[in-house]
Amino acid sequence: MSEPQYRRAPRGFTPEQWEQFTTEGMLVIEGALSDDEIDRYIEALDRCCAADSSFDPTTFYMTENIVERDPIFSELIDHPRHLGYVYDIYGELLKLHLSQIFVRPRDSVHNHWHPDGARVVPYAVFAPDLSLQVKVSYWLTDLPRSGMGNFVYLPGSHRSQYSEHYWTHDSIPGEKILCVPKGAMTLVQCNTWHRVEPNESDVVRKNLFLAYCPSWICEGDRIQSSPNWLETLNREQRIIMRSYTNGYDRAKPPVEDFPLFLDRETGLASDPDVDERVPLQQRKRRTMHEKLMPS
Ligand SMILES: O=C(O)CCC(=O)C(=O)O
Repeated sequence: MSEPQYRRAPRGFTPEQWEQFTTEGMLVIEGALSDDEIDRYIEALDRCCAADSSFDPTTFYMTENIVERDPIFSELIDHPRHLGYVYDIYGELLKLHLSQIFVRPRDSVHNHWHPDGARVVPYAVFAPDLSLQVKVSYWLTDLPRSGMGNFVYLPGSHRSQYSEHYWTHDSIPGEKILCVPKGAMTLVQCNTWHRVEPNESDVVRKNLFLAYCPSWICEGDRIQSSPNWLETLNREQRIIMRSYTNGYDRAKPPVEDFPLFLDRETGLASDPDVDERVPLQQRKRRTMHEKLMPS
């Protein structure tokens, strides 16, 4: 049997992007998708909607685990356009938490202020600096102004577990209403408080969400993936789905799942100061965040 060809980690945060992401809880990258890529994703999104008998074009629609529904979305599991960013945060234990299609036509249904993830004892209780969930969004329709079902967030609010505006649609000082051209990509630190604007326009907002987390956080949109579908994926995609049958594998994945990626700079499967006595699957690997911290 031939040895797997390991890939280097894709490009991730620049220092300026990391500064913005950790300060604001949000990173906006316009022009991430070409027009052809936007068309391709919209076609796949429309295909998924048409295949669902519960889809009603006049009201809000959301469906999950889209990576398993269409090969175009399977490609997104490890797409180098965004994967390096989340690999910078979760490193070798990276996992896809959920993948979603959102369709927001003119409608009264829109979300109130909330952070993502656990609520009663939020992730931030244990991880106040780094979010245990990061959501990548691809915006497939132009959102040039407010009132279009826009995502709204409060920059810097990822540091607070309380808000007097929780569960309301209040417009609050300092909030940012995301107005982006189609093809933009955003990364949200999921402790960031956010809400959704009503859509008072005739433009149907269409977007994709892919959330990532460490492998030991529960899946958001599945319990297990179909084994037949997993067979269709490449090695890294299959690992990132983390469809383990033994629960503790989520914390201690099997040796064949290492390295997920080789180090971006050195091309090595271990950190430079590796202790060779420790088996690969038990060997500490630093994340980008740890490498940045003063020792
Ligand atoms: O539709 C949106 O822009 C945001 C959705 C949202 O609030 C969520 O997924 O937690």
